[in-house]
Amino acid sequence: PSETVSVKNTISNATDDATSFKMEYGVDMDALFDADTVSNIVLTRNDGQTYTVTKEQLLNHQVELPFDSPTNTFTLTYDVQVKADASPKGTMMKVSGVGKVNGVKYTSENSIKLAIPGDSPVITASDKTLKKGGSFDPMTGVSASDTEDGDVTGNVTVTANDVNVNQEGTYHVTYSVTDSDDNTTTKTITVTVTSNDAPVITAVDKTVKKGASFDPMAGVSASDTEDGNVTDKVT
Ligand SMILES: [Ca+2]
Ligand SMILES: [Ca+2]
Repeated sequence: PSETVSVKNTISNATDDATSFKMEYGVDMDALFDADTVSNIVLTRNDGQTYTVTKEQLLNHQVELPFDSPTNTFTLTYDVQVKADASPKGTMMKVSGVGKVNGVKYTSENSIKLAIPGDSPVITASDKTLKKGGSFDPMTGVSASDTEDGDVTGNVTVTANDVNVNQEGTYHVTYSVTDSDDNTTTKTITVTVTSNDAPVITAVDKTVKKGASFDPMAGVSASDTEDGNVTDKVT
């Protein structure tokens, strides 16, 4: 299938020291482009002046660029469709800008890469909960795969990570991965840091009459912030 690409060219006073002159300008493009489809032509000088350019002027090298200051530059943009048989995808295609001042030729070249339509990679990463004071490696258990590229885990980067393992709270880690089609996927997980308190034993001093029986566990209990009642764990 054909696609439309945008071409952007910056044209400067590359061949003439004069402060006032006209450059004849036009474009030559790879046969893989369909020149008939050139559209949305915009020519702007860096001082804000805009100029009307037709497709015919552009393709026939009849655009006149009025340089009236040594610092003038022109920005030319236009859209052009790629021919349906312009394959394979990923092909680099060239567009040359050709200018002429006083017979001296000036050329510039743009290379355009045909986009490869493909799937975006998928990041596998799940929310995590850890106890305060524990260690946290954001890459543990994280992987990424892509339909075209296979395993792209090695390309995963951490773009944000505010986890503080020494303070209870809710944090976020953001991952990003880009495949060979230039498709980028990001994923954010939530990391919860929970409390990690020591259990508390409740037991009071006792006085027992001589000869009476004594059960050291009587009246003793233990509780824990995270585990609740842990009396049965008291020894
Ligand atoms: Ca892909
Ligand atoms: Ca605890």
